[in-house]
Amino acid sequence: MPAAALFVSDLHLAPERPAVTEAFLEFLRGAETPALYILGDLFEAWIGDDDDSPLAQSVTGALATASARGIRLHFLAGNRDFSVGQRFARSTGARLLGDQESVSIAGRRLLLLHGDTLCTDDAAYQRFRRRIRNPWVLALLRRLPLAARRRIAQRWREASTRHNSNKPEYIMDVNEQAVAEAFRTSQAELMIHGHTHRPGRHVYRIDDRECERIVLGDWTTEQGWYARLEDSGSPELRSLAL
Ligand SMILES: [Mn+2]
Repeated sequence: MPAAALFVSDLHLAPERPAVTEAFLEFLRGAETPALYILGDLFEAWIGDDDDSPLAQSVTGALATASARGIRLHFLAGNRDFSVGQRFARSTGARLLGDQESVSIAGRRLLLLHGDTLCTDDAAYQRFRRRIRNPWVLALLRRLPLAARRRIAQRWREASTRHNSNKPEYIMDVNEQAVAEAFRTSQAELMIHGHTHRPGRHVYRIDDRECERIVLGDWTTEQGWYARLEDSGSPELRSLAL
């Protein structure tokens, strides 16, 4: 059964985990939907749209094929692949979304985000985020030679493995006030995000409105996660075995 839209995040694709990339390509080939939303951290690290590594090429190629099949792709950057830019968008056919995107699908009002902006208790991370996503810093990073950016990304991945930073206990959970505020400002009834690696569904009552927050899970070599929004407007969170 085709879904009105599919949502994924936190695949953390990296050359060290080819099985996860293969599972994602398989997921793309089998996807029956007019719209796929990638909500950040598709890549463990994205060094720039000029990356010609085998991983970058196979994933952009598969996304372009999905676009050509009629799936509208939407990409919202995470904290690891925030340097995805217009060249990536052009070559894959994906539309780049802002940090917080309000959309209406199947009669539901949705708020889509990566999730890191809701983790307001992590002051150190929020400071880092402001610094690294400053347009000047980004422009400077983009000007570094490809080889230099590769070395930076390699160090980043090594540090991430050392600290096990993909494990949920190392990522702070969302701040509930920030969640309520996001529901109020956007007037959304359904929020979908990832980042925390704590897949689940949470129901809230906000100013007499019933709201739901769906958290996507991260993809490991054992399982992947995605959400479906049916044509009826009802959402589902599903896992798939790798
Ligand atoms: Mn993240």
